[in-house]
Amino acid sequence: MYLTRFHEKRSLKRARENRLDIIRAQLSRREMIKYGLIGSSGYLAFKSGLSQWASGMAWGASGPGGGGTPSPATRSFIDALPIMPIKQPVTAVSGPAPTIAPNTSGGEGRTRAHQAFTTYPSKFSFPPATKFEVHQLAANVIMSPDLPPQPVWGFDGQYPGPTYYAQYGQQILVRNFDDLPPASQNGGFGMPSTTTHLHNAHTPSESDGFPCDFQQPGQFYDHHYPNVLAGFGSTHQPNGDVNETLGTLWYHDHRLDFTAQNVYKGLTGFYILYNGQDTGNETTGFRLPGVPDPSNFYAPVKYDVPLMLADKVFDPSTGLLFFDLFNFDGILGDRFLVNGKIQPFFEVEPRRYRFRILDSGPSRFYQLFLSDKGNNQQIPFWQIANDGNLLPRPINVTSITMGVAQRMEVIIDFHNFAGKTLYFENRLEQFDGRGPTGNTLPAGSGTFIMQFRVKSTGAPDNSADPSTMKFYSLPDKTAAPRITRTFRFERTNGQWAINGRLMDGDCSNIRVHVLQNSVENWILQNNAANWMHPVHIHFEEHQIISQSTPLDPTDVSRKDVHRLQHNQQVQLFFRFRDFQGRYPLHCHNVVHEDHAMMLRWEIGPTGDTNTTP
Ligand SMILES: [Cu+2]
Repeated sequence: MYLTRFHEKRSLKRARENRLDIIRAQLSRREMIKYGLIGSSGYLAFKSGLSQWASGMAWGASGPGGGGTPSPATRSFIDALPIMPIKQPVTAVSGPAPTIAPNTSGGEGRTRAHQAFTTYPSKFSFPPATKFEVHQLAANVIMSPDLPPQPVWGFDGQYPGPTYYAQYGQQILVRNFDDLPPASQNGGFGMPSTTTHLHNAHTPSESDGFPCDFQQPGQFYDHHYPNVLAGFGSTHQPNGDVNETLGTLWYHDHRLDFTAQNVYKGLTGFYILYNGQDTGNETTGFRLPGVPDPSNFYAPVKYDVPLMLADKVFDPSTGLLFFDLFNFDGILGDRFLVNGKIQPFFEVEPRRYRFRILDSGPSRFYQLFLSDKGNNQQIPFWQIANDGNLLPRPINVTSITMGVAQRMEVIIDFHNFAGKTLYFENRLEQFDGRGPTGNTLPAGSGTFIMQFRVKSTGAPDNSADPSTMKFYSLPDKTAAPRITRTFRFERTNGQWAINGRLMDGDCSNIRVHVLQNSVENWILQNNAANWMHPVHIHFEEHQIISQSTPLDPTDVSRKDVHRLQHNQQVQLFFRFRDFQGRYPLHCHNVVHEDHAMMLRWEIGPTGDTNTTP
């Protein structure tokens, strides 16, 4: 008995070392298939002792009932919630002055000209007046007092990266330097060639962070963010439709085949847009909770708090962040982080707060409840936004459900809880990266990911009563489509595919040509009973026309991610406007995305008629 267990242990150790060697070799899944390391089932081939831990359950307990090697023990509610610093503009960026054409000889990694720097196509002009400079850097950060410093890659060396504040009509340029170490010094995972995507922004293609538009260490990339309302070029000239206003965006790496590793390693942050109604000031406009520093727009707005959720796994022998390259279903961590700390606490005043909650993945879905761990285990609160877009009006809820990349905004009123302690509890049952089971766990048996310590006194609350708030109207979605296309999300020979095809290795395959200024309906289909996919389409938002399952009132909104559920079909309304060029459609379970559930589509002067691209 003892001997058998000893042998088991030794072979597991050998398997782990072999796997770490492969990770160090920087192989993508594409290359592992080529070298025969992955079999046709999509799982690690049985060779060289590699297969022992190939079930995808080897690292991290994967939720209630999940097996696997757990991360080292960590205590909860020891660290205070960090608030990310606000990114400060610069008068001039380092290096050569920004140019319309890529400044290749000056060190820029961009390959396509800015299409809207001066005039586009003839009368629209968005010259960037505000400039930022950010550096992607290797750094060590503390995620828990019970773990050693964690080597991460972060924007400005921070995880999460700094929060950008911007206003509609404020056209900005971000010079993004890749100052990451070479791949040989990646500490086990991460690809230092990077492309930064600003999620849900209405951004010209060349600044969108397309998966193959990556730069190399030592280069920079100028991203142009016009912060302009959709429709400016067609339906609502010249300034766009205020009903298309975005609020909570986030930025993250989008490198082809390596997004999961790079996002997991820390290349993420928030980007918040204000306008004349969503002002960040609770005495003006919609009067959402928020008190800005009157003398400095680039100071954190009090009571308006971004929360970045992430789940991660730590190597039990070293305590260091671990990425399992051989888990193809999706990675579930057994440690829950908010704003970069494991299960932090947050001291709040007995008043209303606005929280902008992001599921930054890599693969987990959440259903968050507000609980006092006592008699009140589903305290109601207000959901005000879906995918970062304000709903037509706040909706009273007892939980919010999120897939990777979704941003849900809520207002919580702590007024009646002075002196008490509350928690966010995730009660969604999920055993592996394929998706949640669909069951909600009983109150008290989920994971308490964050603690709120409500003080007994605080500043006055001048925000409006959410029950009286009214935001934007939903844009028309009844226009007849030029074409209706169907996209089937499926597993094919052990890989994740769309209509049976994988993302190609150089992004050259254009699967869809959309006619600029046309309406299309896109049907997303999932024929599987055990997988879910948070599907994200870049550049233009959608609205749900119909779906095969009951539509939640909080999904009656503009959206950029659809949680494609078991055996679900959904029909989405799109209007493709304003800029031209290439964009991706993909699953935002970043493991599925890298394992090729993505396609390139393109907006241009001619549209195709392919109904199943
Ligand atoms: Cu997926």
